[in-house]
Amino acid sequence: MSTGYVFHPEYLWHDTGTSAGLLPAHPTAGIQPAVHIENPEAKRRAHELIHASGLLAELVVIEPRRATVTELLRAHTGEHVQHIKAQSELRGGGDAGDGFSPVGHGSYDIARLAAGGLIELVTAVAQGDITNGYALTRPPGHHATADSGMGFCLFNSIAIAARHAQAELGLARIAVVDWDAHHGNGTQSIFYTDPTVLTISLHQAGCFPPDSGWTHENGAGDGLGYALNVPLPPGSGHAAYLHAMTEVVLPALDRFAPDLILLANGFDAGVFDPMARQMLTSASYREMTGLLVDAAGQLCHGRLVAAHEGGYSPFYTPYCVLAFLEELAGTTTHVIDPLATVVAGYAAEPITPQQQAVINEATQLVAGIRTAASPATR
Ligand code: 3YP
Ligand code: ZN
Repeated sequence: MSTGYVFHPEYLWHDTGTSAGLLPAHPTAGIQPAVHIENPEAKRRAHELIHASGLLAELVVIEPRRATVTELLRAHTGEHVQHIKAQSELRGGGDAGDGFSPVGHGSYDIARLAAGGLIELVTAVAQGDITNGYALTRPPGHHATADSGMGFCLFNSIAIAARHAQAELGLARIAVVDWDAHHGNGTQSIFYTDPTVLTISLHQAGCFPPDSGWTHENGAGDGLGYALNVPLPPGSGHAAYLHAMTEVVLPALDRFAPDLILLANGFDAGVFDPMARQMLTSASYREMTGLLVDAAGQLCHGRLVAAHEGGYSPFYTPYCVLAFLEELAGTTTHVIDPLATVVAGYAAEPITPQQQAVINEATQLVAGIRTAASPATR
């Protein structure tokens, strides 16, 4: 049993510019240059905590490579790939499609290194070199659709890795769990009519994209039933997320019987995150991860591969990442979340009727997943 880890210093060179939080700086319109919220800091500190805690020494370090154009084209249109390449060649960079997704000079290659890192992890898991793994990548991917970047995302690394696993590694049924605070709309849209890829997104209702990720978005055509959403109200925390995991995610995975579980691993549902209003703590991430590790153990030889998505608190995200990765690797370090006592009160709320109602709606939809042949007979 071993855990793979992908990181590369180039991930920190993805340049989101002098944007003011979300918006490109525009001094004459009154938008003063500052830092973009998706800057390297939270991820750099997470990586360095993984190192400083001693956890890195227990992981199998896997070198990323750049995803090839052929690999990108499994999830994206040629026009989109060309657009990112062209924007990336501009000296000052550009945007991936929606005005919220800066493409720095050279970011085409960095985004390919992010997707390729996930491909390498999935490959190592499929070959049995490692049991599970985590790619601490930038830029993120889960909003990117087949033909556009969106919400800080250029290429959809999870979708690219899922298609690679199916095309090259003999893994037929892939489940994508997305617990980023925002809806995994890009991944959902790419697989919306595909019953071989189950997408499940837990997120803050209506946060981003606005008006996306409702329970009635349930897949279409052959894929009907294979997109699940749990749009939790703002303010949801430990109790609601754990409940959603045990009432929706785990039963859905059970019915689907995946060969591989991919995790869109956003930490922006954390209690100190500026980009959403959810209240998870490092203990929540540890517990949620434990549930997924157990499910992967029961359903698919432990095959669980996570890609980093959001998570924007430089001072808190790293402790959530560490808790996640310790649990993934089945170990602990000497580093105890130093904010645990501060957040203990925040996270102690019981589940509310509004949260329960959304979870109940999603629970009803689990029956729409047709159960695959049991793992033993496949
Ligand atoms: C993108 C533009 C406004 C909200 C923002 C969300 C980015 C994110 O963390 N997505 O998972
Ligand atoms: Zn997010």
